[in-house]
Amino acid sequence: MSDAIADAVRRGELRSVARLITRIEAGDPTIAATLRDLHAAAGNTPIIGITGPPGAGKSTLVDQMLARYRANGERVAVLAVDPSSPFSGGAILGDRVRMNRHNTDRGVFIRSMAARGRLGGLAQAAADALVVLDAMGWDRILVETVGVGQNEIDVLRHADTVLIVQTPAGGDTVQAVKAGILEVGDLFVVNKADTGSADRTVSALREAIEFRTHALGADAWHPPVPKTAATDNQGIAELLTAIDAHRRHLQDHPEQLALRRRAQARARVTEHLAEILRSRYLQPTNRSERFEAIIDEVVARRCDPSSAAARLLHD
Ligand SMILES: Nc1nc2c(ncn2[C@@H]2O[C@H](COP(=O)(O)OP(=O)(O)O)[C@@H](O)[C@H]2O)c(=O)[nH]1
Ligand SMILES: [Mg+2]
Repeated sequence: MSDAIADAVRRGELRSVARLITRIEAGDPTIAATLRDLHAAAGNTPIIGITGPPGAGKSTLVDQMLARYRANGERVAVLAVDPSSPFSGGAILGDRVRMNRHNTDRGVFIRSMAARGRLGGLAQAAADALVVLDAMGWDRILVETVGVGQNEIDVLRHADTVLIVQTPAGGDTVQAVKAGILEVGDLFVVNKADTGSADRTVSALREAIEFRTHALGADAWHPPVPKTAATDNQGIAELLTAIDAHRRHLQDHPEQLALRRRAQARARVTEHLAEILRSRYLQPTNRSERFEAIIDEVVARRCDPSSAAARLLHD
């Protein structure tokens, strides 16, 4: 028997979708069957991830991309993920206002998610929300995340094409390389090209990318570095062309797409394993006498932490 909420989601009932995502954020365990059904129906929607430092212009870019996709008749869902804030405030609220012009459009769905204390973290909640949107059959999904930390990289793992947005304002390039973001980027967008030395940033990024990709095989994707001025609606068509080129590259190299999908699945299962273990041992309400007894031994140095973990797992 199929799940009633999953059916409503697949029919495109937006209120059911909104309520389901709220339950995902809260870590509601009773939606497991719904998520199971939706997972079976998902996997066919191109997911474009967009990240970069706060203020780089991600939301402005998303807004312009939305406008173009809509002009082409595509139906698009947007998920804005803010790991820094426990509430949907600040930046995300600003994003909602900025994307207001799409508010009454039935071909657009915009939803923000914030860290609400779910055990497995926001990355996992976002991954579940992406499955929900994916199963609805949008033509594209855009997922915007703030910043360049590990949480964001975990979210981006679920995108097929990852855009890293940078600005000409110096320092950022080096920062991005440091954060390991270079490894996950498929396109490096230099936004705010209207504000000055964008070409220098483009060259610096190209150099860093070549350093990374030159050792890879002839079939490797070489990330392009498009320039945009989102507020002036400049360079957006070229950006969309580059995104489509990446999609075609993956279609032409199914082994690369398969590797990506496998890495996504591996990450998700690993996250769930970690969540099961965390809820078994780490939630105050779940701390068993057995767990505390072993902790006592570690504190007293009769058992080391690694052996303690192994004993707990094999209980
Ligand atoms: N000059 C200029 N300003 C921009 C451009 N893109 C965005 N902005 C401005 O930069 C600020 C931050 O933009 P926003 O889209 O909220 O950045 P986000 O934090 O990365 O989502 C806003 O005031 C935008 O109007 C651009 O291409 N050129
Ligand atoms: Mg934003």
